[in-house]
Amino acid sequence: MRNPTTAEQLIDVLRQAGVKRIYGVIGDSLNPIVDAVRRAEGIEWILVRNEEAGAFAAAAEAHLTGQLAVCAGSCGPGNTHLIQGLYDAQRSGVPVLALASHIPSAQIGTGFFQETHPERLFVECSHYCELVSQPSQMPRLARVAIQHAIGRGGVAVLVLPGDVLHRESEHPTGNYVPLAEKGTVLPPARQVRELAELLNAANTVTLFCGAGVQGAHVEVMALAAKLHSPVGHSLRGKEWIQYNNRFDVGMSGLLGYGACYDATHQADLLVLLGTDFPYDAFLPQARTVQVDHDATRFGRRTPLELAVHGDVGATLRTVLPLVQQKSDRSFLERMLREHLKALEHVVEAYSHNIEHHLPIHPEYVARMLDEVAADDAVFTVDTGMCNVWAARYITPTGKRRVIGSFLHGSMANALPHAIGAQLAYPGRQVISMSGDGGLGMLFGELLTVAFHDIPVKIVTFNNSALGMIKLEMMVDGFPSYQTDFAPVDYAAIAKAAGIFSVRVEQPVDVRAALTEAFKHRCPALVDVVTDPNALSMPPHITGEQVKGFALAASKTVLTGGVGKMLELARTNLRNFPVIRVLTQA
Ligand SMILES: Cc1ncc(C[n+]2csc(CCOP(=O)(O)OP(=O)(O)O)c2C)c(N)n1
Ligand SMILES: [Mg+2]
Repeated sequence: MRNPTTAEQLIDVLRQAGVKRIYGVIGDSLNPIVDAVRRAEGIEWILVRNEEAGAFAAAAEAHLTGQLAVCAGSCGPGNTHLIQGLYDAQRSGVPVLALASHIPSAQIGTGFFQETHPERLFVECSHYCELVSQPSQMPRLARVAIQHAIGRGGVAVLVLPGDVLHRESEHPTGNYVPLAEKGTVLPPARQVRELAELLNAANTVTLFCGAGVQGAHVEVMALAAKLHSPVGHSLRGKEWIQYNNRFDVGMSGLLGYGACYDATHQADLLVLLGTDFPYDAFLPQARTVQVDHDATRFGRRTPLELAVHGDVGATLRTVLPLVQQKSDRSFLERMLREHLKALEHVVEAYSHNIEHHLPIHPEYVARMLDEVAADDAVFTVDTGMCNVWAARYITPTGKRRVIGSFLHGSMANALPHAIGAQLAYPGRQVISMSGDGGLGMLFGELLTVAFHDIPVKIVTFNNSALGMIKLEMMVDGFPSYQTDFAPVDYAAIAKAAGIFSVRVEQPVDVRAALTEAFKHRCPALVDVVTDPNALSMPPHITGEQVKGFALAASKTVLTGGVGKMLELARTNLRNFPVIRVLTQA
């Protein structure tokens, strides 16, 4: 009996690692892999229209499940298409393995048809990128690559010449299952002691939370209760910390709102919890402590008084017994008041006649979407104004997920992200908040959705414009140029692709259309014609560019609404006397 081929061996290792699907477009050098998938149990090939979408889909799957996801591209152009989605996965730190097939090994270096150098091409968007030049490197390299994707959190690439994939393997496959679950990072005792001392000595403390607070809601709340500290968050931290949070002061950053900026600047001590928030202009650059499980991140956004190397949950569990209960709540109370005031001001500016505004106000759509969507829905959010609407209107529940290309910032991520999300969670409501520019960029994936009958719900914010760039141009003082599209009926296009669709042009129809679309157990697209001029900009911008953009962006957004956050802020203040009693007890 012959040994399995290198391709078969690779697929066996992937199955051992729990991989259920490979996203990609087939082609020449990949054929041995595709054929091995065809014959294997428990793993399938998800044919997409563009490898970029395959990589985005894998990124979303890995992001949501925390497990390894896989995409593939054939040699040359099939590889280069992968890059966007791989950058996205790498920046988001989610484990994705890319199978980059390669030209025949004997032709490498000859300028052969479709020749590229994948092992150079993917270096910047991966932790690991190696050429498999002979079968004897397998199955070891497959496991090494997987372990890099999981261990470092990001992308690993195996470069696989077609002829090597065809050849018979030389080593037994074995049945070792790659390690998928990582251990907890416990902080050194000295750092914990110093953290407690700093917290106890500070009069006022603000906690600023990033994506690293995932799974640490209880601990963060317990610390905030002891310190009477406001709790703010970054965009990526929002889904993990804003729900059931009586210390909430909103979000910082270009899309921020509420009192987060002031709370982080006015506290004696700022504690960064699991955040690599990139906008240093929004950080006070004053007394700061940073807690992170990744030691490479310390001090890269602001000078630190103390770095604590540990998972947020584990660190807080260790430090909590050493933290004294503070008695003065005035800072928290002042910040909660300020937060409420900021939100109320916004709502007054926004709420006028919104149900009748034509073209439909995108914020109204987002508000309806928030109301109609399931408690545990997964939202995938296009880069562009959808980021703003999601940040401000999609209310976290602790069960919902909101993912996007929040670090790489690529357009067109939402639909392919939704494909990966839905395949990973077939029973869950998955909603793609798509810009018309984003949808147009990877249009072909509507066909993928229809072909595989993937029941994602696509909501297009169809403003016939690259709205976010319109905003940027205004901020920069440029007249709007090349930002507008001719109107397109995306509902008609979706229908032609075989997808249930509704076109909405009147605000009164928004809720019914979303409800109807979400009811179906099939793919659906709701094309909402929205106002490209939803952004009312201040007439002139002062100050340096970054600050100017921040100011304008936040003013822009601040003339919009804040959805249910106002209710939350009111409840938190209303409850303040109750909290006082509870914490005294
Ligand atoms: C691949 C890519 N190209 C260009 C950009 C720059 N960019 C950021 S948002 C945006 C406009 C997005 O337009 P649309 O999807 O219609 O969303 P809108 O802002 O109008 O809601 C552009 C061009 C980008 N981020 N990614
Ligand atoms: Mg648009």
